[in-house]
Amino acid sequence: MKKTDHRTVYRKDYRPSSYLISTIHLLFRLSPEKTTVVATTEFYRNAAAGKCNRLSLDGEFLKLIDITMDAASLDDEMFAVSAKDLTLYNPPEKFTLKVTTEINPQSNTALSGLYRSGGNYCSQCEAEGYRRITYSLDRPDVLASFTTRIEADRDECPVMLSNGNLMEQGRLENNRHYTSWHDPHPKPSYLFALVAGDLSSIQDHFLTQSGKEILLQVFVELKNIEKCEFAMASLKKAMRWDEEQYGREYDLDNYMIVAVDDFNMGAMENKGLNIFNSKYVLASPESATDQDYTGIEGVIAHEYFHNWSGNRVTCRDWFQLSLKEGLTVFRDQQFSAAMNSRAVQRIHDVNILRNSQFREDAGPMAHPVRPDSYVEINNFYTVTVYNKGAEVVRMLHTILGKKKFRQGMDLYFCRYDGKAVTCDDFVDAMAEASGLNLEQFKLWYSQSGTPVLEVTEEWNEDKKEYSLKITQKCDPTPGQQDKMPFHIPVEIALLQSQPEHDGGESHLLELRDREQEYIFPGLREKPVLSFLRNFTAPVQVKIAQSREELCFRMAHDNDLFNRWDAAFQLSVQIIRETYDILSREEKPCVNKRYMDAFSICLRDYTDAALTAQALTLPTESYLVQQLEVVEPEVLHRAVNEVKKSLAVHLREDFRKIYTVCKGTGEYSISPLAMGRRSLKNRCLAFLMTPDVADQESIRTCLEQYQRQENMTDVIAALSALSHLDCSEREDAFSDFYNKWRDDSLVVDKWLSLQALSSLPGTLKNVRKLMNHQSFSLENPNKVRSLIGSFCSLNHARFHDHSGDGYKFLAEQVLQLDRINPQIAARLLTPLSSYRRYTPRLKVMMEEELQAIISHEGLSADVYEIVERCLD
Ligand code: B3K
Ligand code: ZN
Repeated sequence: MKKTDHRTVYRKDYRPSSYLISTIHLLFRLSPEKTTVVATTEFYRNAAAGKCNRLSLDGEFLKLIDITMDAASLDDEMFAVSAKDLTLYNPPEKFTLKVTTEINPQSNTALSGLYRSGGNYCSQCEAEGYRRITYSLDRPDVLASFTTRIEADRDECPVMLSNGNLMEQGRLENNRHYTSWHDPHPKPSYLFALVAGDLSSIQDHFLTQSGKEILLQVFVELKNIEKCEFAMASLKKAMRWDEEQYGREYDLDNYMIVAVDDFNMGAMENKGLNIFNSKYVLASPESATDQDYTGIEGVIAHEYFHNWSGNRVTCRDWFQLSLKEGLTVFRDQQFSAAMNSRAVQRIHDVNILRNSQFREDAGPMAHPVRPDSYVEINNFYTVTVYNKGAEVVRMLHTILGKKKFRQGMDLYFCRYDGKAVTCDDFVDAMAEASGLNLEQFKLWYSQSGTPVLEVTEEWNEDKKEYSLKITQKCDPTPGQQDKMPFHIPVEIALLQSQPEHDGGESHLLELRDREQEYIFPGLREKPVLSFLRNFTAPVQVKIAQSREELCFRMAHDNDLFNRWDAAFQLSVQIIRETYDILSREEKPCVNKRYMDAFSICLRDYTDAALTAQALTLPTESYLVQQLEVVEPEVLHRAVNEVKKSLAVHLREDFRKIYTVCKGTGEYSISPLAMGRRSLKNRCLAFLMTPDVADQESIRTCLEQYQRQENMTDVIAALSALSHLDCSEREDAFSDFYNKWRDDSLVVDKWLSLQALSSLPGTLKNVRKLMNHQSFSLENPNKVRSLIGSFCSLNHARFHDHSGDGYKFLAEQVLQLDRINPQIAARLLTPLSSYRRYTPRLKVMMEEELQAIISHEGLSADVYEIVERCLD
């Protein structure tokens, strides 16, 4: 492998900064290609750190224009500038540094630092974007109070925003004007934000629990002004919820949200000035799906909750990222569960974990929730740090119980307010508040990999005694050969044949050893085990539950998550069986009992949302993890066989429920109405299964498309059509584009549905769409919708035996790496599990990875991922 100059950063090397900063005054003179930044920073020596005769300030892609220290210019031997930093030699104990730099927002396609989106200026500083604006100590444990003055052309930038309160504004010469902002809360540089441009806003107010009135504003382009109400309503709900559930009140006089079209992720929690990907702000019934609405509600809440879990209490270093992200995801999951359906939310959380996080944990990118090293920190904004991190907090909640957990949170917020701390600090606060010993629990932060629980049951008919033996194992992961046993909370119940009348109450087991046994005497009959209720721990479970038991739990488990999980497990079993049959080149025949269980489940549609979930088959990316050697083509056929059997066998049921759910009145986005739509559209998807869809189903689908009642139904119809090779499909897609060509977020859906089509010509079409006028490699949403959807979510087509999918991905990664390395690196995920695939495919994937890494001038982002994959 080639040597590169990409440096690895280790957690063990953390040292406090030798200098700290009290205040930063920034002056921006905005101009698209030549923005001047004057930063006046007050530095002082950190008494807690060792003496040091040089101070290195982070800075990249900056043109240094001028530098003075305490108003005097610096001699050449007093400082040095490199591509990554500016070093000051023998700086005094305390000094004011004034640095003038020039940057080019217009050419910033990496979307990190200050850049332009849709003609407006916006910033993204987490994790290390601030150093692309000016020289500074760009690390989360250096907190400063910021004052920001922005100057720009009045026509180009009527609106100019930064963190905190507006202190001053006024006119300047040459049709320019300025605003000046002060944020009274000291914050790390990653929370700095600037927005300027031609924006319109809606506003509202929120009265906090202590009676303070907060001004709330959502800024968007004028053409989108009608699409902000839902985001505003979500913000108010989140603010109320955080007060009620955590006693957390907002701490500035205003809260601003800005939507931009070009954004590397979902949103950013900058203090008092959140910047959002417009996907998570804009919504109207005509243009947004139910999924969009829940996404907006969840992300708005997530960023708001960061104000306490992230901003008031922040991370000491980037290895502690889960301190804020895991905790905040847990909080947004709790919020969404309270706003919608608890069980459906939990299923959603667990699906992300099983489909993506377990796969990450089983591959070359596996890392602990608190990583030990990185080359590019942006590669560690992962499902492990975020979603497994949230599960770790959830386990604490389960172990401590609601009341003690809240006491622990109160202690944490109070003790660390205004500080930059570690994951250990968080757990210690929980331990102190609860009086529990959580030392073993901390292994969840340091050990990577998904533990596997093997469960064996025994029933003693004479003694009427039931026993449970549980062993835990965790496979080796990169750099971690042997693991210590985890502290795992497992909620179980022993269901009796009439669970409504007896049995069914939960017990919490706390596993701490490699092997543990539990005995339950005095039962009337052999129970059916409901294990890991509500998914109390991020583990895989191996348990030999019979088809009868799974069917019984599908109908009767009184833990709704587990009721769904029984259906999920049963589907996994059946698809696996079909896969094995097809691998032997025999004729598949789907189990009748399975289909009957589904039919029973379908007829009990009182909780439509939950029924819809139970009717959703496991994804191919999840199933891949269950197989020793993956033949994607066979896997795809196996899933299709099962789908087809259900479609044919239950056709009349699907038709009936479709009709029942359809006729339920006015459009609304209540959880109930969304649930009905999801069940209806699940039925439609089954009715439209390729090879078995009949004319009547196609007619139903086309009618639903043509009615254009709401985007959820339109997309469901279009998605169902996308897999059929017929002229109606072509017509619908071109009709859809013509209607929505001016709405970029809707065009994203159009791109993504085409990329997800299971038709054989999909890659060809994707390549064609890359040249479409609506596509752009510079817009992350477009890249994710087209390239990301195809490579990550269209398993069968991406893994086509020709290897063309792999070639396509490698080409795109290399092209994108020159434009936006963060986005390029993210695209690589589907190649990272290449070792699981059948040798022929594995070799082709490996070749593409080799081709990428042998390229000159790769970014640290792409280099790190490919190198880990090939290691
Ligand atoms: N904290 C940001 C993510 C920043 C990603 C930098 N590569 C959004 C969030 O988690 O809320
Ligand atoms: Zn976050």
